[in-house]
Parts: sequence; structure tokens; C-alpha cells
Amino acid sequence: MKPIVHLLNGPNLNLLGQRQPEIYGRTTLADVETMCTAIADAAGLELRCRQTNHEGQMVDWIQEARTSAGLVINPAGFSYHSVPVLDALLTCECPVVEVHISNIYRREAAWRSKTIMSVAVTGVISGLGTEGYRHAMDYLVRRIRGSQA
Ligand code: CA2
Repeated sequence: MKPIVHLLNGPNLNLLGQRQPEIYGRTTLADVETMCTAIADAAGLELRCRQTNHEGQMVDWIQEARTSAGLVINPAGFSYHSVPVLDALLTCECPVVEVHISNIYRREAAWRSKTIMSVAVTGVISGLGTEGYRHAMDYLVRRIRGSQA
């Protein structure tokens, strides 16, 4: 059986590529999922891609991912307030990469830099656009395949 990796995207990211392209670019969520699936396929991993606007759904999916081989998550708006999402991430036994498409540290709204998720994850990628997902996948592939500590 192939190792399973999860790609979870939070609220409003279903609109990726359709709204605010000056901040989030023109790549759609479907494009991101296709790109990440190709990386997983090439590495012999199974990727499960999901997006939700609902907190409880996100908690359920993180719990499903907690004992998998790896998790890439963009918690989006949950990043700033969701203790349930944070608590779910704290239970994860797998490597977790938090991705933000925009650079949350240089956004006009300073509160966007205050993600509460980062204490629960292996690493954070922010500001590389949707390429951030590619880097997150590459990291997980290398780590799962044993070429990275
Ligand atoms: O930069 C990111 O990836 C964010 O996690 C995106 C979140 C935002 O709340 C974070 O501060 C940074 C969601 C942004 C709103 O959703 C949209 C997505 C695509 C297009 C328009 C809005």
C-alpha cells in the first residue's frame, strides 16, 4: 500500500484564482491539487486533496491525517483563532507543513502574521505563491522517502 499524504485547504480557498489575483495569483485550487497529485504520483505516494469552509470538517480531516505519512495544510482564516484546529494539529504524529500563499508577515493587516497554528507544525511556508505547495510536497516526499532527517 502506498503511503498516504493529505492536502487540506481552509475557508475561501475554493475561490483561489477567481478573486484577489493581485494577492493570491491566478492559479486555481484545482491546478494546485493537480500539481501536488503529480508530485505524489511520481514519488509513489497517495495524495488526498480536500477543501472546506467549515471548522468541524477540518478537525475531522486533520484527525484522519494524524497517523498518515504527512500533511500539507493551508488553514486560511482558521489560522488566527481556531483552537479546535490547533488542538487537532497538536495530535498529529506525521510531519505537517503549514502553507500560506501570501507572505502573511508583510500584509497590510498585521494580524495576518499572527497564525496560532505554527507551534503545532513541522514548518511554515509563506509568500511563495502557490509554489509553496510544491515545496511542501517536495519536502514531504524527501522526508517520507528517507533522504531527509
Ligand atoms: O496566504 C494565504 O494562503 C492565506 O492563508 C489565505 C487566507 C487568509 O485568510 C490568510 O491570511 C492567508 C484566505 C484568504 C481568503 O480566501 C481567498 C482565497 C483566494 C482568493 C480570494 C480569497
